[in-house]
Amino acid sequence: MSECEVVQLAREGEIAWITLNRPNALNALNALNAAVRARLPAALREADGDPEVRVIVLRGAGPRAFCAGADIREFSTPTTPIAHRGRRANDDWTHVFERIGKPLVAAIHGFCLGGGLEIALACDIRVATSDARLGLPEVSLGIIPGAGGTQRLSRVVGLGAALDMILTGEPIDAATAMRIGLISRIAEDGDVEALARRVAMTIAGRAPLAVVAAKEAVRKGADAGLEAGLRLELDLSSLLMDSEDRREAAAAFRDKRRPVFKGR
Ligand code: CO8
Repeated sequence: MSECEVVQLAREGEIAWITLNRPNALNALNALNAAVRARLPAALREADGDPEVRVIVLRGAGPRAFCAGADIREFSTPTTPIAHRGRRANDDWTHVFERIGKPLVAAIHGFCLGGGLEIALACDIRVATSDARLGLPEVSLGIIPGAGGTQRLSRVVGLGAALDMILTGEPIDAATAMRIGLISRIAEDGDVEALARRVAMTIAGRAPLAVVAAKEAVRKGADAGLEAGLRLELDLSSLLMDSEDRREAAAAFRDKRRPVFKGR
């Protein structure tokens, strides 16, 4: 993978690291650049399809930001509603995350704004440095969050906190994000990559089929209603009943050793 790619993918053992790499512009995303729009979904799919990878972590390059959102400098280029809709229909920025089976962790430092927060919201777990600033400032730019933010934020933090953030456009700090459930851990020592790695390694040490099934049950069930969600949970837990990993976990417990999972 080329060093100058705006979206980089690298594997470290069982973790795939996807890096938003445009630090001079706080990793702002060139929304109009087709190569960039295609690269993030492609990297996600590649990591999800790699049998060695158990967890995917997204991070931002440079010291100042996870991602400051879409590239505002491009906003002055006129576009028609039809051109915008057509362009968005042809890339799956907002949908691709829903099709990733493996756990996604967002390692957030510094600014995490607009499209940057929308990317983080599409992840399963968000961890951040204590100096992180998270927000959806779109209404101050004459637009609304359009990469999933109006839908995913309320699903994570509830309608009240989501509407406060979206209608005021004001960013919040990490302590507030923690309080409302937008992030689940803070890297008190400032090393969010180490924290994300610890979380990822913990997940990678669990039974792989169970992790993927648990993610599917929680995510799909959340939007399906309780009845359908409970049915999905029953189906997925039934599928795991005769897995090798389940037998291995029981044998390891009996033998007082760590289980060796094979994802079978
Ligand atoms: N777009 C383009 N360039 C940016 C962006 C951005 N979003 N954010 C920062 N930069 C650039 C600055 O222009 C500056 O570049 P240069 O040094 O060449 O002048 C460099 O990054 C450093 O930024 P600042 O000098 O502004 O640093 P400050 O510490 O003074 O301020 C802020 C940091 C507060 C983050 C400030 O840069 C800022 O407010 N940025 C804009 C944040 C924002 O409003 N983001 C939301 C954009 S809207 C959006 O994301 C809609 C999502 C659409 C879907 C996504 C599809 C891709």
